[in-house]
Amino acid sequence: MSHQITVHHLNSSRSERLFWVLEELGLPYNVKVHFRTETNSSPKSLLDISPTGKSPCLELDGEILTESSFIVHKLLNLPDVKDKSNTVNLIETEQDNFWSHYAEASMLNLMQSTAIIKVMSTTWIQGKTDDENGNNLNEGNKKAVQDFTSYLTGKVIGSQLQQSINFAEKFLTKENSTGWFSGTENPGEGDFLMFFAINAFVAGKAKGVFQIGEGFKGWHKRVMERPAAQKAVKREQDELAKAQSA
Ligand SMILES: N[C@@H](CCC(=O)N[C@@H](CS)C(=O)NCC(=O)O)C(=O)O
Repeated sequence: MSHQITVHHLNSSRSERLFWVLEELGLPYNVKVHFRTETNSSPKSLLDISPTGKSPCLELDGEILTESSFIVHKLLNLPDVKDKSNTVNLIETEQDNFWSHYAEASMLNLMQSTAIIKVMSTTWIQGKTDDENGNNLNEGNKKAVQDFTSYLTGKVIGSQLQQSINFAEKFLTKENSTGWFSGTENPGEGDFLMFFAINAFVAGKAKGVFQIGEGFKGWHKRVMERPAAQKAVKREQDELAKAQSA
């Protein structure tokens, strides 16, 4: 059975995961790119489609789906992807379940808070928000906002994120590790969900910000050696470029 699939992708966002899982499953898909507003939020075009107002949002055979882990779970359980069971772990293991929760609840929550604080601090200092105080900050207050932002994102949230990274690293480097969060010989739901964060730490915007060990580096290398992951990264880049020039 062929499916009608459209990924609603917000630039620089966790919808990146869907490209990888769709390529692994060999499911053809369309992409609609939505560009973030000045305050890093979803634009109207995405708010009009996504009931949660967030990305990722996936249209699957006319149904609108949100929440990354729900979407990935649903895709892995489509009856016609069973022939991928030699290369992808389709049956969710306990580890998959744990790491797909962990990705959102113990990593992405901290990454997102950091991003929100940084963007809001900058836009507020520049007087670009509706808040009238933004325009009125004197140089001393601007510096205070900047210092508090660094304290929050570095010492407070940054150190919590480092702890979350260390915990996941430990799992990947333990003695009987298979090298995948699924705990099997193939990547599964937990791996697809962890992709956005680890890709950001190893190769993306957060590269060099945190201490990353051999666990994450090896995992990322294994992922990027997979033709499906390479296709996913290229497709995302091509779609962004196409949308930018449209
Ligand atoms: N737990 C949700 C989080 C969704 C989420 O917060 N997505 C961000 C992008 S990474 C977003 O849509 N941000 C725009 C906004 O909040 O306006 C999921 O995994 O789908």
